[in-house]
Amino acid sequence: METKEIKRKIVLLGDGAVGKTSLINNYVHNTFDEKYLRTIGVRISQKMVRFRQRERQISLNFGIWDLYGQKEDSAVRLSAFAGINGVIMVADMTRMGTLKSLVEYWYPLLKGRTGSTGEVPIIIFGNKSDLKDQMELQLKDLEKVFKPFGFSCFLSSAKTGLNVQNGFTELGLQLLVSKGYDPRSLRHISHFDERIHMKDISKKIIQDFIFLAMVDDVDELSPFIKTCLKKADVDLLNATIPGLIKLIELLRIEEEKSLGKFMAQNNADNRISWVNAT
Ligand SMILES: Nc1nc2c(ncn2[C@@H]2O[C@H](COP(=O)(O)OP(=O)(O)OP(=O)(O)O)[C@@H](O)[C@H]2O)c(=O)[nH]1
Ligand SMILES: [Mg+2]
Repeated sequence: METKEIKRKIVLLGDGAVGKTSLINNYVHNTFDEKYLRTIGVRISQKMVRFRQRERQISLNFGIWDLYGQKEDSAVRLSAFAGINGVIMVADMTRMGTLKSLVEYWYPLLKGRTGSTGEVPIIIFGNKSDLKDQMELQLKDLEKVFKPFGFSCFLSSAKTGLNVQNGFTELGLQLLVSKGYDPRSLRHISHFDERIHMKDISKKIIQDFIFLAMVDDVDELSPFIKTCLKKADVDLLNATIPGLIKLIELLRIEEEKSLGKFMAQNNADNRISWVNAT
């Protein structure tokens, strides 16, 4: 089947501790942590969402930017806003003020920054909806504010997973529609087998590296990648764990030059977790 791959950058916005990182962790890694670890700077994750359009598959490669929710402005945030294609705004249903913040702070900030690139699709998560007896907000409160703008609202829970996939998928659909696709012709492939086999991991690591390098011409990277594969003694079809660990380290050293120590290490940790999951 013919496959078309489309890359889109999305960003999650909202006050501190509303659950942005937790929603991403649920969506990308299927995990939840009760501990609150404030996000420092920015963290980028990736997830592939698949749609079928008649005889072809459309793979939407989400680059998901997780920002910290502190309101003081920063250079990190400026770079994160460049070239975004879609946004998820998150409120915490147990804290009324977090909705007010979306309206008064995050949305105007976004509008100011994306003005030149036009409108981007936005969806709203009303998160922590599992904490029923602590809710200060209802779905209708979100809808009252955001329906007039045409934004879809979801009650979500990063803890139980409620609507997390639905919300991201809806944004994916809207991103495709904004690229001119007819929504009636698209079907989300929800039961795609995401389990990774050993031979796919080396490919996944390399795709991740290429994706985060954000280069227009992938050929530019291929001599470098070939050298790394050789140095790490990784055969794409038959990789060994020590080989993959070596490969991840070589890519980390390279990424450190452009992305900095913190993010390069974060990417390496991510890739090692894929190897460990086999
Ligand atoms: N019960 C419940 N707790 C949640 C949910 N989502 C997040 N939490 C908890 O809320 C706290 C904050 O979550 P984070 O995901 O770190 O919040 P954040 O928006 O990324 O915060 P910053 O990085 O500081 O901007 C953590 O203790 C999470 O365990 C949820 O849906 N339900
Ligand atoms: Mg966070």
